[in-house]
Amino acid sequence: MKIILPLIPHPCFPDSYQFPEDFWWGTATSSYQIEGAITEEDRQPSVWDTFSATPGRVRGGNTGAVACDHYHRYELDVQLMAQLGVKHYRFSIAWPRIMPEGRGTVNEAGVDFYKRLVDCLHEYGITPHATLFHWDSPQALADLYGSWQSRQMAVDYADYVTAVVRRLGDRITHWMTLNEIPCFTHMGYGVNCDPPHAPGTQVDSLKEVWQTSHHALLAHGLGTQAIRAASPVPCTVSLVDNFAVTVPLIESPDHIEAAKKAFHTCGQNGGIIFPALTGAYSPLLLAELGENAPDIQEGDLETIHQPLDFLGFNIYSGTYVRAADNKLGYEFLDFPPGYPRMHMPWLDIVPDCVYWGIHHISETLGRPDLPLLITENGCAAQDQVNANGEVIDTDRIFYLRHHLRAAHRAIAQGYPLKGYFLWSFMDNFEWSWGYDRRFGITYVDYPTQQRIPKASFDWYRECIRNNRVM
Ligand code: IFM
Repeated sequence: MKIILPLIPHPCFPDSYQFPEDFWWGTATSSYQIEGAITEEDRQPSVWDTFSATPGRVRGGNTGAVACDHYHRYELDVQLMAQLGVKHYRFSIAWPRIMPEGRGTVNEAGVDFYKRLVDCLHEYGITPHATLFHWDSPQALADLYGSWQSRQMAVDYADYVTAVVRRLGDRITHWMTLNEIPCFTHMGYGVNCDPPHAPGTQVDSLKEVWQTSHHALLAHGLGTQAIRAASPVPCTVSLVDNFAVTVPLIESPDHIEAAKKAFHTCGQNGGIIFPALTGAYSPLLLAELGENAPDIQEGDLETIHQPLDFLGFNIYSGTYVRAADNKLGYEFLDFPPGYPRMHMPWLDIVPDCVYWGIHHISETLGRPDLPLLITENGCAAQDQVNANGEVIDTDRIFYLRHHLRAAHRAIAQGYPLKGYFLWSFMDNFEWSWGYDRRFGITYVDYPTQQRIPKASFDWYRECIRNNRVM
């Protein structure tokens, strides 16, 4: 039974999409995408340093060597966040800064950078939310045992987490374990991606690919236990997942039922969000995988299925589904040519994905008890600086406005959505797309490192100030 919240409409705008008073407005980034300074203070290479330095892997031969130079400019960036009015900031900690060899000795100089950053955030009244892994794993562990191909990776990750939380747990009380497991496992080791979109040795079978994501799930479980054991104060722990959202083509009972069924086998859902939140791989996925299912040792599912304080939900697009007269009872629908899309081949505009994603966690996975945070939502646009030195990204505002309205719909129906982190605070290194794709609400002029707040920055500041979709 859901509780319907009394959302008070703004007196001047009865349909004003007013958010609850205690809603968390935030923004997000990640270490490799913004920090730069890849050799400073004993940081050793991450797999992304190696991958981006390999010819042909990243567009334009771009790397994260300098990125937004946030390592040196963090104070100015935090000041700009304060101008935006966000009270919450999600960033990630680079494992190879903390443990350059991936395991063993802790590099205190690397920890100090995050102490400085977090102290600065507190000074401006911004609450830090730290992701402990956003894809930049130590190259040393790739050389040693192939990173996520080995179960040992989960153990070493948990040791790294303990080291971080012991040192930063007095300053940070919101922790996120891993960002988007499918992207650093299936897209790195996947048998169907040649060349791979992410670091990882291409493996021979689908079973081995699923084994890498199983190891990542174990890392999440062991990491959650490590955070709770090491934190000197009460803290929250979340997993951040980009589960695939099935959206009913028509919001009628038969199509909604089809979308719920299709949720099991869409993307990697059945083998990632299902075990993390329910303690079992989806039986529909296991039937589909057959002998390609990963090996699961005794006790693994209990380790993976840790109690969480929030689920972090990264959401950009969705997949339309309709009921069908076939064996499955549903079918996935392709986007027709000309369907509206932002500046990425996969960024089809499906704002209802926000609502349906939240709906599936409560209704399809049976977890209405679990509070959610939208930990990423945003889009790439073809931003241009005009003659007045401005970036008027009305397309991004359009995208964001409609996604926030869908978030409001979920809250108005009583679903437990507690916060929203816009991706991204500033343009940054967009992985295999390099600097060719801009997701920021702040434009970064890379040659000068000048920051130019875009029109969407002003728009989001007004949403935060008024606590409603503007
Ligand atoms: O930039 C990425 C981020 O690192 C993870 N989620 C999706 C974003 C846009 O592609």
